[in-house]
Amino acid sequence: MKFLAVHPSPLMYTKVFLRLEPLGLEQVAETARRQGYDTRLIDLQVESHQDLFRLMDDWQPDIVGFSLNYLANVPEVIDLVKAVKARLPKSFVFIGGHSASFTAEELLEHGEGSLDAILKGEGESGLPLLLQAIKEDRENVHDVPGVVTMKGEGGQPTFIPDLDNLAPARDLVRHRNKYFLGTLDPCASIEFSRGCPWDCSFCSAWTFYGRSYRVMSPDKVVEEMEKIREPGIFIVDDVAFIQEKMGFEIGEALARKGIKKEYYLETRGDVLLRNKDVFKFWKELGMSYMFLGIESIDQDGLEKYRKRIDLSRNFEALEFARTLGINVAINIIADTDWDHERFRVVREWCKEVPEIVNISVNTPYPGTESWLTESRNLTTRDYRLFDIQHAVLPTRLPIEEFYAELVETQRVMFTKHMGWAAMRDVTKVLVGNLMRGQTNFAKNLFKFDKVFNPALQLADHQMPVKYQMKPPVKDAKFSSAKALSKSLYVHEPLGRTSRQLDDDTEKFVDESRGALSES
Ligand code: B12
Ligand SMILES: C[S@@+](CC[C@H](N)C(=O)[O-])C[C@H]1O[C@@H](n2cnc3c(N)ncnc32)[C@H](O)[C@@H]1O
Ligand code: SF4
Repeated sequence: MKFLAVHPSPLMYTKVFLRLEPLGLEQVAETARRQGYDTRLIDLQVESHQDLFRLMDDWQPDIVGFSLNYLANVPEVIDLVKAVKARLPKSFVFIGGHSASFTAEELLEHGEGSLDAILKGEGESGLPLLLQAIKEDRENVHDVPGVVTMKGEGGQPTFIPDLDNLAPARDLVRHRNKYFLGTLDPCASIEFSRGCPWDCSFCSAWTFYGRSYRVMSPDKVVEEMEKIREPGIFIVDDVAFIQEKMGFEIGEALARKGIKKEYYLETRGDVLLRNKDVFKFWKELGMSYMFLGIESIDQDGLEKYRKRIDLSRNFEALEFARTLGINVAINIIADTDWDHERFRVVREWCKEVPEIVNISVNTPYPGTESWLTESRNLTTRDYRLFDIQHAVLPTRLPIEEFYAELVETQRVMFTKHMGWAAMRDVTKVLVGNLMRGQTNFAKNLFKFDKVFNPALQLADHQMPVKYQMKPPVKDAKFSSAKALSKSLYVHEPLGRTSRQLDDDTEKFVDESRGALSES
């Protein structure tokens, strides 16, 4: 039997700053291959819809699985599902991934009979059972845990027992040299851990995995890293090195093998401050970029997003990050309530700090707590605008002024880093990349104005809407925090035992959450 795995097209941000391999889909593809399926993968970030249709016609897969991590990709994926089913009516067409797991029923409705199933949760655990059910009893695939069809659903998805048994099918991706992250060109991705034990109200990373946290062994990381040819590595973990010991063990294992790469990772300010030595060690190993979700430059904002960190600690983390001598990127969330003055203050602050500053727009989406608690009404239910670059809540400023301010702030940041002074620093890297035939970073440097443009952002709101999102259900029972968070989880929260953290680290997380954990 033939299994085709499909990743949708890139979104705005990916068109300029980075484009990365579809790691989750590669893991799913490898799971199918291990089950004996003839497996292929197509990534529409770097290939076209025509390429997909050609592959459908020439190769005629029996099963087609789409990856749907990003809500903004919903309309594209639904249209592709319909096109695939029309071409190959006997094929089994299904969707998995982060956003699909939070919106399963409405996706099936949009699919209008073309979509056979949604597989919720992590794909490696549910897929083998789903594949077996497709083969043996296609009418009753909805009995499989994590599967939802028009006929019913098989209950909560299960966890994969051991991350060390996983492997991404990196070889199935046909254009590996197209993946890059800034100057890390080309760049591969790797996972050291899965899940997040915090619970920020705007984020769905924790609700997807039931607040669990699992890690890979250092040996497994070394094994994976030895297979990667790219010099640049993006570590996809939500919060890198929550536990210092793990960071040291992995780092030491890589050092023993003489593996030298350039790394990008993301972490929290309080984790950085708690585990300074491990980040210093990783700087020696080759960490050259770090992302910190600062979120707000005032205390009110941090509380609103329930980031569970003080403003002063965040600033202290920035001070420390600066001493590491690496590139630090941070993100600030712009609320739609911001006025001209607020944008001006943030712009001034951004100009003063040496960090690369990204600005996102506060966006409640399915799977986040803010989806259920945000009191303002959504101004749109067009999935495509839920990409944290558009305003989906009422803006205090007229919306065209809001976008003008937003893009101006982003431009100030971009110019600061890509201005001529900064260009001098990157020129060496650029020349090196070009000599190796890697042009992704160079080509994308000049795309900013084409992609980030207030008139285009505004015009996006006028696009005809084919698929409407289901509105949030605001039930009185969600006034209890416990009921609220329970209603959000994709994977069942299994409490303390589901987190591979030592007691001190679990305590550190709990203290930062201001309460003893109930889940
Ligand atoms: C790495 C990452 C990225 C990478 C993506 C690289 C890539 N090409 O995939 C980069 C940095 C580019 C990125 C960008 C963005 N990201 Co991002 N990202 C993540 C992050 C931290 C980890 C994802 C990951 O790789 N995990 C590891 C792999 C192994 O897991 P996975 O991909 O989830 O796949 C598993 C399951 O989802 C499932 N699965 C996935 N596909 C399929 C397919 C089938 C058939 C099946 C059965 C199962 C299945 O099985 C997989 C294996 O277990 C998540 C947070 C999270 N923890 O999920 C946010 C997250 C997915 N990102 C988010 C956002 C908002 C964005 C941006 C829109 C932000 C922006 N500034 O514009 C952009 C848009 C990117 C785009 N499409 O163009 C949100 C998604 C919000 C939403 N609901 O739409 C998340 C959830 C973070 C958050 N704040 O909550 N991101
Ligand atoms: C993957 S997230 C988290 C990074 C890291 N785990 C942390 O805690 O610092 C990357 C960033 O995207 C932004 N973001 C995520 N969800 C968002 C949302 N719903 N609305 C606006 N911005 C969001 C936040 O600034 C967040 O820090
Ligand atoms: S710490 Fe980061 S990954 Fe975890 S819930 Fe908060 S924003 Fe999401």
